[in-house]
Amino acid sequence: MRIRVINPNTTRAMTDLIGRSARVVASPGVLVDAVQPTMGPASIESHYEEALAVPGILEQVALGEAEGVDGYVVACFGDPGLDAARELASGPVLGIAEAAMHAASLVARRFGIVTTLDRTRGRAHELVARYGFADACVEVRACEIPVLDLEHDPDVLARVVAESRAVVEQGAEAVVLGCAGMTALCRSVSDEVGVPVVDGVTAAVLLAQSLVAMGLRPSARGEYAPPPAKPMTGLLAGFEIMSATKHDAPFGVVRSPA
Ligand code: 2AL
Repeated sequence: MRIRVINPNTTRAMTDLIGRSARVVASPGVLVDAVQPTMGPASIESHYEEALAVPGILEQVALGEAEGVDGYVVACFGDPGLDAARELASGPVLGIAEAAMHAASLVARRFGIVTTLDRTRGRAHELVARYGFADACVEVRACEIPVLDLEHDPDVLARVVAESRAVVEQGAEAVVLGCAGMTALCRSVSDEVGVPVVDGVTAAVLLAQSLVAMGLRPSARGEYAPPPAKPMTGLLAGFEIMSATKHDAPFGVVRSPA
């Protein structure tokens, strides 16, 4: 089984970090393919960056379809392009926010989220509502460390622990880490705070693996049906849909940009 973990930003060190976490939990026989877009922002912490990350994510899904990938993880906590990726993919596509919130809800009635910058809290709240966890999520807090500083800032563990304790004081019984770049902190934060801490990268990899094993894939009926063939112009001409046959022809849904 082959699971493609897409780091939606273009920072190689972060792709490598995400790949390491994914490989630790993947079952024997599951090949984890950690990739990043060929274009797009170095990190994603604004709506603008999130929007511009999506074409590169879709390109990696289209390439994955050509290579016979069985399932995908979109490893950014804004879950960028998730619905669009499901329209292209013949296997399951999991977002890390979606996977982490579902996992947290299985071990705690109420959870809190600790994200990077304050400005990303709105997107996290939107996703909480979308996934149906508005009653379960007590608070979204920010540690105010930018994504690309997470690996190097000496204060990162202390700051994430402090915000995690704050959500626990608000009634959270588990903590969801709100960035793929926090993946390596999961065990340490849990040890310090004393509640289950969920890292979306590992949650999404294991869920994707499980869905593939169950033979579950995006429904070809209705909303996740392949997008219709249609002209696409300008910079996005390379993304023109050539045929709407995702489940019949594993490749050809999207041409990758020249
Ligand atoms: C993220 C993430 O997971 N990757 C990225 O570039 N930005 N999330 C966040 N809350 O800042």
